[in-house]
Amino acid sequence: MSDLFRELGQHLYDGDAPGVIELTRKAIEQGLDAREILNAGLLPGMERVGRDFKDGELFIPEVIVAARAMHAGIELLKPLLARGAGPASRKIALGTVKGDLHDIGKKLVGIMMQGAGFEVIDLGHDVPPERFVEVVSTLKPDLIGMSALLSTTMPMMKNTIEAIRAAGLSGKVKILVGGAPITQAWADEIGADGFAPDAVGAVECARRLL
Ligand code: B1M
Repeated sequence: MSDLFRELGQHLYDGDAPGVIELTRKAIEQGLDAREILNAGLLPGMERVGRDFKDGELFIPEVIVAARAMHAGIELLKPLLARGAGPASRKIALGTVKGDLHDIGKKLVGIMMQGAGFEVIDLGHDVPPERFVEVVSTLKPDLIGMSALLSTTMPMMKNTIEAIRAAGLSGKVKILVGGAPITQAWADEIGADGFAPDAVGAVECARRLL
């Protein structure tokens, strides 16, 4: 079984989307748990991409094709990860902050939220503070979820919270933040209501906040 996951991680690392699709399908057909396929197959492959990119062994084009392969695998797992949701009673608007194009983690958070019965409004990536403000005032979500993967875009979370406050909307919505460089200390510093280190934690945190 671990051979299958290792192979899946290798296809992801190689940016081989057809290979990722084939092996993800195979793992699903074998009855393996979707979270295990994600955590033991796809994510370790992506972590390796991140390490080798940092060490200068991989370059942006390779990271882009690996990210595409990751998306292909996630698409297949999505119905399984989101299964069991009853009618949505709470709404979360999710976005990666302005200046930041990383959207894989945010997508996973959205899938897990759907699986937990939340209605998810996916605002995409590179979302400016004014768009978050507009969404809070027009679509009235219970929660805003912000993702940031770059140390340079972390401050945009603070800007967004300040914009929501300046618009007089801070009491109307809870704010949850996450992403690889984000910590509880950062969430406290910028006045977010909650922080989660991963997608499962994001669901737990959202439930706690509401
Ligand atoms: Co970029 N990148 N990248 N990248 N990239 C990182 C983040 C980096 C750590 C790589 C490295 O150096 N090792 C580094 C950031 C360093 C830093 O600032 N601390 C980096 C850099 C530097 C860059 C560029 C600046 C490179 C360049 O141009 N020179 C550039 C910036 C572009 C921009 O955004 N403006 C860039 C570009 C890219 C690609 C576009 C090529 C691609 C993104 C494609 C895409 O997302 N569609 C990419 C990728 C793929 C990565 C790595 C390799 C993988 C990220 C990923 O998807 N991980 C990444 C290295 C790494 O993280 N190890 C890296 C898998 C994903 C499931 O995890 O997103 O952490 P993650 O999400 C987790 C948790 O963080 C959490 O839950 C998720 C699931 O468990 N979480 C939340 C996330 N959001 C949450 C929200 C929540 C709660 C939890 O509540 C709302």
